[in-house]
Amino acid sequence: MATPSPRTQDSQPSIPAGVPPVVARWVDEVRALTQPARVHWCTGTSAEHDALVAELESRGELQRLDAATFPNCHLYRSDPSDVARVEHLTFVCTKHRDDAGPNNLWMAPGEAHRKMDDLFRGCMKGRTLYVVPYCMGPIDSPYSRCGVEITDSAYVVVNMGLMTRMGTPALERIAREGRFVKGLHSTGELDPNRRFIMHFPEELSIKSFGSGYGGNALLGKKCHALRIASWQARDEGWLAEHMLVVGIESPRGEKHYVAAAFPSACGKTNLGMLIPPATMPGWKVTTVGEDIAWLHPGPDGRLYAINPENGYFGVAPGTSPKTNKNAYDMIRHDTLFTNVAVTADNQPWWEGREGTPAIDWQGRPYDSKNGPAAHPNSRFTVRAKQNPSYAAEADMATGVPLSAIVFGGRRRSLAPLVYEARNWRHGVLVGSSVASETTAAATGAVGVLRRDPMAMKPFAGYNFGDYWRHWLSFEHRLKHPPKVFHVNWFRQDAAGKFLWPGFGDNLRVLEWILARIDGRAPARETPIGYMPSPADLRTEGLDLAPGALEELLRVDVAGWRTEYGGLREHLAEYGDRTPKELAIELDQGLERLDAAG
Ligand code: GTP
Ligand code: SPV
Ligand code: MN
Repeated sequence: MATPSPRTQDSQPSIPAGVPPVVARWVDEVRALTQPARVHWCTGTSAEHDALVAELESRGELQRLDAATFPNCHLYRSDPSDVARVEHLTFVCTKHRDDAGPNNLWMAPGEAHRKMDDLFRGCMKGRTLYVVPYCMGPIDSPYSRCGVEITDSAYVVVNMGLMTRMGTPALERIAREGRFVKGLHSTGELDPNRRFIMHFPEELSIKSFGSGYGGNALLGKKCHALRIASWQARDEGWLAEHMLVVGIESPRGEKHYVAAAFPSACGKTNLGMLIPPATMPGWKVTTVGEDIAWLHPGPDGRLYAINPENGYFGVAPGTSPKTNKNAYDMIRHDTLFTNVAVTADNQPWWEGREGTPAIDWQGRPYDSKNGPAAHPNSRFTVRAKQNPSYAAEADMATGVPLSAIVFGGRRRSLAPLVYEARNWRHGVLVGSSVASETTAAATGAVGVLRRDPMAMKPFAGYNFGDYWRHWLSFEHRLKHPPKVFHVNWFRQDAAGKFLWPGFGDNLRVLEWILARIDGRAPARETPIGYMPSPADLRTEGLDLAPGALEELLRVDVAGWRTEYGGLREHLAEYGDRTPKELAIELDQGLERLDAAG
């Protein structure tokens, strides 16, 4: 097909050559509804990227950062009311309410469409409508899926260009396949009272209005690659998950791929880019993905993962040469920062970084009375290939075979440093039991413990009961299922200090996990699963408080009994949809706890 050239059309455009008719028709409908001044078909070239950045700069929406220390980097300040995902305004609109489940807010599709179309009517007057074709996953992978986002935000286009395989190749794939996810987005007036993120999984479509931020507006990410994709995955026999994927090679040359699901701002990017501690020379860690994984049974009976994304939208605070030197180096050039502070010499700044903030994330002179200098959910957007530990396998059409799946949460108490599920079925219970303290990634209170099964509470596009059933079905779909583990890097002592150093030292835990996979590591059987004894973890060079490791590896039997009671209530909220197998697993766990005293 002919390659459409970059072009911006006036309000009565002809569609560029080569655009599939299904896309052209939909763009026409949206143009009639939203009445933009111009239509811009994105091709994904670097010239297009540079032109959009220049335009945003000239309008004062992007600020160029110090060119000597942060070449080609920019700062974007979003509206102070628009700095995180809005779970309370995010809906799954299925014909039957039960299909969305108690885990989602629900609205009838007809009502949701009416509500959204009223908001979209005329909303792009005087603005440019951008058509953004994208491919989630390697462009030649059978596991990849395409979408088109229509947006009136050039900032969104720039982000989508960094985060996805965006432009002409994606449009060509859509022309071949004829199927794509339709995402319609407008920043509207950024009025929190006129802000909704609606998903129509049965129609493979998304409508998002009133926010320009991250997961609300970059529709390829949480809206498509998790909410819509999880629905498709259930129908088609695969899984769309909130997981990093990492390749780990031991000094002996054994290599394993591990996927890990942690809730938002609970350490996926950091584990995905881990740098081995000095006491573990010869270990190599490479990043396949750091936020989302699509998992498919492969021809050999193993579970294969692709990273549908092509860039990272990572948490800035806490990123330093000590915690994550890979990330620190990665974002020194060609990076878009959102809601960070700046220093007097115009470098980006966030809590945990060296230097002193001069201007806070809202553009005011920094004053500690106003809270942190950088917003706690300030982020960087960067191409994945800038990651020094980027795995070449991330571009492989087949994906990588998983040896382990790790679940985790941010819990100051109870959940030990690591434990291993007894088998796949028990592993599904362990995943469904994930609970974590809320973070700044979503609006609302921070630090409140909540249930977040498989780290998918905000992202599963259908009823959790059905979702757990689907997870259980992989016992039969896979001849060699990955082993399942649970970790917690966030245990605290009475003074609120972390008991475990985390970051690079998490490889010590992964070493035990890998040795379990290879059948080499000792473990003790506990009521919650298999665990290492303190002596089973490499502690050379670790600076732990006396008794900390024992505490990190202790099973608090009474605490777990209460925990399982809460889990039973949680599973019961999904009524008949909750698979019986989970209740049976839970009962067996309680029996083991009773036997332990
Ligand atoms: P999303 O992009 O929101 O999905 O987050 P994420 O899961 O990728 O979290 P990320 O790796 O960005 O970490 C979030 C915050 O937790 C950052 O401030 C990190 O510095 C901090 N963090 C990450 N790993 C660890 C760890 O092992 N220990 C401790 N104490 N903090 C960590
Ligand atoms: C998350 O909140 O889990 C993120 C950031 O990864 S956002 O893209 O805003 O969803
Ligand atoms: Mn995430």
